[in-house]
Amino acid sequence: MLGDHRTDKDRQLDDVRVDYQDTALTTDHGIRIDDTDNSLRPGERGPTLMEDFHFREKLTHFDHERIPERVVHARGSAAHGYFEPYDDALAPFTRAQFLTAPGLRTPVFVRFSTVVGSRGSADTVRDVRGFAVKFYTAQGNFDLVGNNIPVFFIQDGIKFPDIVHAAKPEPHNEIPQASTAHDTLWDFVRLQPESTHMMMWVMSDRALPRSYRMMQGFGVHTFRLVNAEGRGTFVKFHWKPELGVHSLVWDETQKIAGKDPDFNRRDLWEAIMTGNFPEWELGVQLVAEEDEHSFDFDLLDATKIIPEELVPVQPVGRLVLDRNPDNFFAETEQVAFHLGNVVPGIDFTNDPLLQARLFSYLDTQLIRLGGPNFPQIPINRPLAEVRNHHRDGYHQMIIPRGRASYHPNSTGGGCPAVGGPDAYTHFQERVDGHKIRKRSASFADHYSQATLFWNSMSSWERAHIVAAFRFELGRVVDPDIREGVVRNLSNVDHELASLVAAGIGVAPPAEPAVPNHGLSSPALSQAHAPVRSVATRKIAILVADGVDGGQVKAVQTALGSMGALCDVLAPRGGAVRDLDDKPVPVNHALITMASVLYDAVLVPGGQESARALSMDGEAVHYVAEAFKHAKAIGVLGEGALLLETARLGPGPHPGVVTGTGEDVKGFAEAFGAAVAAHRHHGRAMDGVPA
Ligand code: HDE
Repeated sequence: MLGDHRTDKDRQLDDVRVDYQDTALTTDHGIRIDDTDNSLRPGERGPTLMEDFHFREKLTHFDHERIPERVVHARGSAAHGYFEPYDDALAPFTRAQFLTAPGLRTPVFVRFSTVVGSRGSADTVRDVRGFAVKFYTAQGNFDLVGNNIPVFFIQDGIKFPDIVHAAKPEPHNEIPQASTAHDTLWDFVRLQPESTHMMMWVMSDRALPRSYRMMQGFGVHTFRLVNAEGRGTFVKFHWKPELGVHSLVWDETQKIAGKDPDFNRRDLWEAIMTGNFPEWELGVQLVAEEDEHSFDFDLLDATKIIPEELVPVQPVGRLVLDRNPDNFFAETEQVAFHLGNVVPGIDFTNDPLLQARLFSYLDTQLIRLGGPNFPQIPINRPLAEVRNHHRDGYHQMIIPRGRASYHPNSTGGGCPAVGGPDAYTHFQERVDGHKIRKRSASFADHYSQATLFWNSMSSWERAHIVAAFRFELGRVVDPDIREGVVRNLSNVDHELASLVAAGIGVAPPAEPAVPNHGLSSPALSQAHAPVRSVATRKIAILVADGVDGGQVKAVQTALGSMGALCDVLAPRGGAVRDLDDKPVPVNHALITMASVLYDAVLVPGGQESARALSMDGEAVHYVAEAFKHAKAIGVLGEGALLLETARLGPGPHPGVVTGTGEDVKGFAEAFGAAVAAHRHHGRAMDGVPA
């Protein structure tokens, strides 16, 4: 479905979009085919003939349909959209027009992903999420290949194969899929303390996003903006989602992985299809070159954040995703991101993780996309003109004319020519030193920011982190590895390590040499993420025969007008009859749509309906599970019977909204606010001490 705004990239892609309506079946060479169901054979029971060119071509093409999946970030979903800066506030800092020309809409293609799982793995596993943005700017493509967590596991890219091998399924039996809850990952973690800060984030709810639309994105590394005079400014990039930053809970994610492994993919697709275009605000943290050394960490160390309280995030512009791809393979699978795709006005720093990525992305595309001409694949093609002396290679799609394929030349009039006002010029930096394999001493502190993260968490976030460590380490077989991780965690916070130890059969660790510094950064807590609206939240309305149909309609209308998406669920599909014997259409039978697939549940009145639901194990489990997952629950009139049957304990419970049925509008407002608040963790049902 096309969005409101057709971009130049849309128009460029039109050249290769193909519609098949009212067309005839042909071979790859345009020959029309009279039969594609029976191979050519001598006699009806004879062998297939070599000369059946259609059969051979069809099978051969099929045999070669697969390309290697990405070695990491294999599972992904993508969408088209645009970016526009709010104003020219960055003009003093960068030459990049797409960041500084107010109102200029730059087409983008954004791919979200998990990291560890293979291409067919579930969406909701505990993992970092990729957030890769390709800007098709007039000055060439700029790729901001980030994650939803602002730091990384390692400081030097030479360690990337090690961390990825440790996190991936173990090599002898390829178990477990898309999970870090196994010995090799935690063995690496305990031996490589620089991963501690990142592991704190991965054990937090950040690794369980409710939706790609509700997660932050980070460029992670410190980059450089460069202005027309060649002056550099350090920059960290941030994406903040318009819908707030929200997560699922762990038990829920595991169930969704079975009930709907495409949960996040479906969510993004449906939101865009229904015109609920997701939006993020781009923000930057700027640090002057002369302030490079004024922090107690190194700006070049990707295991560190710049706390927002030290350097605020300045809003720069907005990103809107408004069109789903036409074809998953052609676009989402073939898109090739590369950190080295920068435009004039954006440059790198000497971050050793960043430097390694500059090599790896191009290298990986060569094998994955089958040769050096992958930039000509439509989704990768820039809008800016491409003219150079690169020639030949597999799948060359252009026909370069003329004799000159070298520089300098006179046979082609010296063209393509170098230089010009729009040419990329590298930031000039003096670098000298001995050739050594050594990290700077300024990279040595692996714990202060892990502690900062822990200190900044609310009590429920801490409880979730402890539970996550207990789950992951509980799956680790080797007791030495468990113990080693606990010892390491003690350097973050002694209480955290003791709580984890208590859950996994490890003795409490000794007090650390350096006690908790007591500092915090409130911006790190999801508890402080602003509550937005109920828009696009999914609400299940549970009904059975005898339901109060008037109430169902009224709440549907009231919540629908706030932008919520309501589904009516009943013990059977089709329709139920209401109090007045009128049909109430049912969207789904209860057994097909578990509570974990909704943000909230609502039980309307009608005595017969409430009684029937109370006798239905699926319905009782439905509300009990929604309650356990801290979701908003609404009951009207006799609907309260279902809550009583589920034995949720004496109320009032946060996020449980009851109404008599007389003021449905007032009820819908209160319930809508409870849904918008996302979760009500005050119920403390997960049994983990906070
Ligand atoms: Fe990647 N990473 N990465 N990475 N990465 C890839 O490129 C790599 C790192 C990220 O949707 C690969 O095309 C190295 C940090 C995303 O297509 C590969 C190092 C961050 C995606 C690669 C890192 C990322 C990738 C695999 C350490 C966050 C998916 C397939 C030096 C800032 C892009 C591919 C998409 C993909 C290498 C570390 C984000 C192998 C060597 C840090 C979002 O080239």
